[in-house]
Formats: sequence, C-alpha cells, structure tokens
Amino acid sequence: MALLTILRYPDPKLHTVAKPVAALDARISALIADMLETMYDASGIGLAATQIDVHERLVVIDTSEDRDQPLVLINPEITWVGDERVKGEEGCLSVPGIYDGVERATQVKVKAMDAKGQVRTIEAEGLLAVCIQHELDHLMGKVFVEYLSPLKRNRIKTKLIKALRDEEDD
Ligand code: K1U
Ligand code: ZN
Repeated sequence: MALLTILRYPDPKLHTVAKPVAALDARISALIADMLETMYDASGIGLAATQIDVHERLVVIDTSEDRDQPLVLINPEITWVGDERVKGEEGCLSVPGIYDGVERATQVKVKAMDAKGQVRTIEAEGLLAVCIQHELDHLMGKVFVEYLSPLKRNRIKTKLIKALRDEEDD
C-alpha cells in the first residue's frame, strides 16, 4: 500500500470532472486500498479520487468513531435528496486549515458499487450525508469553498498560495 499526494486548493486539477470507473479490476482495488490508507493517515472522514489526481468516480468514506467502518463508493449517484437543509462546519483535506459553514441536505440516498462489486443503495443522514455530498461534489470538480462568498474564497486562495510558497522556501 502507499500514501498518495493530496492536491491542494487552488490547484486547477481539482476542477476536473471525473469519468465513470470502467471496471472493478486490480488497479481499482489497489487504488481503493491506497485511498483508504491516505484518508486515515490524514485523519479525514472522506477522500475522492479527484483529490489524488485520479479523475474517475471513486470515493472512500469513514465517519465512524472508531475509524473501522470504511465505505467505498464506485460510480456513486445520489438518487434522492431530502427536503431538510442544515448549515454545518466543513473542512477539506485539499483546503488545509480552513473550516466554514455550508448548507447541505440532511438526508440523501446514494447508489454505488462497493469494493466487492455489489451495487447497493445507502440511506444516509447527519455527517455521513454531508460527507457523501462533499465527496460527490469533488467528483464534479467542485470544492466546498465555492459555496462561500467570492471575498472569503479569494482570502482562502491567497492564504493557501502563501502557505505553499512558505513551505517551498523552507
Ligand atoms: O474530502 C475531504 O477533503 C475530506 C473531508 C470530508 C468532510 C469533512 C467535513 C464535512 C464534510 C466533508 C475531511 O475529512 S476534512 C477533515 C475532517 O476530518 C473533518 C473536518 C470537519 C468535520 C469533521 C471532520
Ligand atoms: Zn474535500
């Protein structure tokens, strides 16, 4: 297994729209293992393939307290969105150190293939529902800061570009 490099905002590659996974083969199985390892190592609750510069519809998630309930979503599609919305604090492994409020549906249903090739529908609520929406946005090339005002987004962009430059100087 291997730790993968996570793209950082404002890398333009984060805006690539992912294509469907063609087949659950050895390459995808190895990628799933590497993505899970990378997500756990970064203390994240989710990771989309887009974030590691792979532009295929693949997501890993684990919102469990004990970090022992990995969820693998291959070619996920949201099939139902509840009416209720809630504004909650979000973070992103591609936008380190930035947290802000985003309004999302509190309940969604998502249809996806799992790591064994079984097609399942998951009914999600709470943090899992929010995380699914956040990760599926990544697959569409959307980063959560795009829900914020242009002023906030530009401040975040400037801050992260400066942080990257400072790291390169060290
Ligand atoms: O996609 C990602 O970059 C992962 C991201 C997922 C996410 C966090 C919070 C709300 C929606 C989606 C993270 O895991 S950020 C780091 C994190 O562990 C976290 C941050 C805030 C709340 C809960 C967890
Ligand atoms: Zn993210």
